[in-house]
Amino acid sequence: MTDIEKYLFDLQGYLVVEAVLTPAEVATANEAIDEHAEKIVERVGDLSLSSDSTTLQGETGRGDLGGLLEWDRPWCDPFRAMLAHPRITPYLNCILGQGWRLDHNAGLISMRKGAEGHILHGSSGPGFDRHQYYIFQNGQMHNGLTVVAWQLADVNPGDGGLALIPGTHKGNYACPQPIRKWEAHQDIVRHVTCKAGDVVLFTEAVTHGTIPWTADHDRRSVLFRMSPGNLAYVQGKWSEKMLDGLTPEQRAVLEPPYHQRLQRPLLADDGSLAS
Ligand SMILES: O=C(O)CCC(=O)C(=O)O
Repeated sequence: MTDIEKYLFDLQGYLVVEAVLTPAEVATANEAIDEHAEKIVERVGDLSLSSDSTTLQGETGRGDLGGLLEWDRPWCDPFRAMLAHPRITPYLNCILGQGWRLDHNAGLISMRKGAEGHILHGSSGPGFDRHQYYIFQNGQMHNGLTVVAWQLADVNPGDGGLALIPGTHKGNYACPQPIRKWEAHQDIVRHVTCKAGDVVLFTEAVTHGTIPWTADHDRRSVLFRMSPGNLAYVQGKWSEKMLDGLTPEQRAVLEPPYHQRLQRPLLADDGSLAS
């Protein structure tokens, strides 16, 4: 992670890493999703994410699809390759520290034209959330739950999708409800634009959410939530199917939380197992 990237992540709580996947890799991942598209669940009714916001409403809900790492081969392969990816590993080694782990199974967010937004949320202020936090101490950052969002479709200005309030991972006051609802001070909320193949990294401590999707093409963003090696947000137990056929590097990312001192497998910055 370069000094500029560290500066931007510390300042804003997020970073866009460009062109991590090739167009062919994006196409393969999209093909795997197309194969499972009938399992996408649109969050309508009680599952709606827009609360009573007047500006985040939509004609339908966000589409969710989980369990990508457990799919039959070859469909799981593009997502398994994202686990210990050599372009992203050095970022996570810096943001979370070596020994970082997959906290939640990977999930797709898909939004079609008219899909509603998601009320802004995040752990910043006023209390300390010991699972989702941003601390800077002893010359380095320390992060709790962190999102690695792999983009499988372009997100252009005005399309909708991920939005956040840069800097709020260091905020002290709770985000006021009208701002959370994207009804007031929209000028401080940044819509994160990116291209298919990019990866957006953000801390769950930054106030973030989703703007309704207006583009003709579908949004496709695959979210991996990672924690430092000592920490768990969800009570995770991976299925046999999920563990089957992983490389040692991928398997290292699926370790449960425990101290690095206890022979925890670590990844070097190139994504290989550190000796
Ligand atoms: O639309 C996004 O990428 C944000 C999703 C999100 O914040 C969530 O699912 O909790």
